[in-house]
Amino acid sequence: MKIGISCYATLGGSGAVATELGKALAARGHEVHFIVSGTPFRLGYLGYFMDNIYIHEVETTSYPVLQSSPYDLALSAKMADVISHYDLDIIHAHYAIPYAVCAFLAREMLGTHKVRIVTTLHGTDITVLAQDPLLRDVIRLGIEKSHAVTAVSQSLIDQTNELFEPACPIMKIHNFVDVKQYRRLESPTLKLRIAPNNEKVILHMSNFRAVKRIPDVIETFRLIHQAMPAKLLMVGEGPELDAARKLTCKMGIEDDVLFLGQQDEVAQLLSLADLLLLPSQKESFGLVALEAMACGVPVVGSNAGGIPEVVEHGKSGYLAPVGDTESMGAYAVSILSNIEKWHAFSEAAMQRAKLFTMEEKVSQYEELYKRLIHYP
Ligand code: GMT
Repeated sequence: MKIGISCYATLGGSGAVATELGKALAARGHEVHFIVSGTPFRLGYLGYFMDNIYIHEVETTSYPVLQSSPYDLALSAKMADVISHYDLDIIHAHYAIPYAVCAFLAREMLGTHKVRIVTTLHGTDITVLAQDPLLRDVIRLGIEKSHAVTAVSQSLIDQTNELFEPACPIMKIHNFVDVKQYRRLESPTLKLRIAPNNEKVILHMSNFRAVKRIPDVIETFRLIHQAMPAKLLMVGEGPELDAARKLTCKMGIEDDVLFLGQQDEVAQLLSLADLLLLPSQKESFGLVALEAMACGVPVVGSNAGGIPEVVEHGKSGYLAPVGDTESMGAYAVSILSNIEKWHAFSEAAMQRAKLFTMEEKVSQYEELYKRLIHYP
């Protein structure tokens, strides 16, 4: 098949999933065309050249009369160009806006073309953007004009159904992890540098947006720190970063919190951790939790959105209501202070991650594409 993929190329779970999907489809022999604003970050990990992966960068025009560069229109035009030039069978949009809407516009531009639009909902479009009534109708258009819509969790399907009552059922395809790449990679020297006195290593990784509840990460860590020697690794960047630094100083724990910024060697970094904290307000899936679990790291977090579909409370981690940092702190201490319990949770986390294998989920997408092509 000839498959176009359009996604956020910058850091984030949706870009990671879209890119890993594209790489896996190419490895199965399909022709894959990324239509993006820049090279997707996980494509850099390929380490070799594949002649069936194409990258089409969207260029925007600026002109004094235009108030801003019309990125979405440039993206639609680029999609139309790639669909027509390479005769694509499928265009897979990761997010309703702008990608599904742009795919629809591209198809309209072409008049008639066999290309089928598949849209994957990743969360923010439904849980955040759709709360704005103006954007809601644009998102509805993206959903209704797609030939198939998938979502990354049952929780997201439920929320989408509640908001949009779509005519066609939304298909659940959970996110996935490549367990060959994401496995426990012990780095004793590195661990000794980070935790020279054998402190417990706690990790949080996100885009530091308000929905991630960074103050809850820090408060939960403070409770752990009160109970045992511990270090917190904060990985990622975003709007809440500055306030987070200030909060650690205010709490007097700044010497034990390391802000590492954006990092690439995610599996190695996750493997350093004894625990992952994910206390989000909203989280359609929580890819970072799955990746951490594949590396044998138990998760303590909130029970928001799709997190309970990934982390089994009391087995591979513990989940508490959003904002209940007291319970999160107590749960974390209970795992970290009992080595047998930690090993049991770590093993359960790795086993759980094996239920979200890349092979199975990629096959589900592949089957969906085939169905759309053969039974349009
Ligand atoms: O977590 C974010 O804010 C980034 C966002 C994205 O666009 O990558 O993540 C969303 O998609 C991921 C991949 O499907 C999910 O694992 C995240 O849970 C989801 N984020 C939210 O729902 C807040």
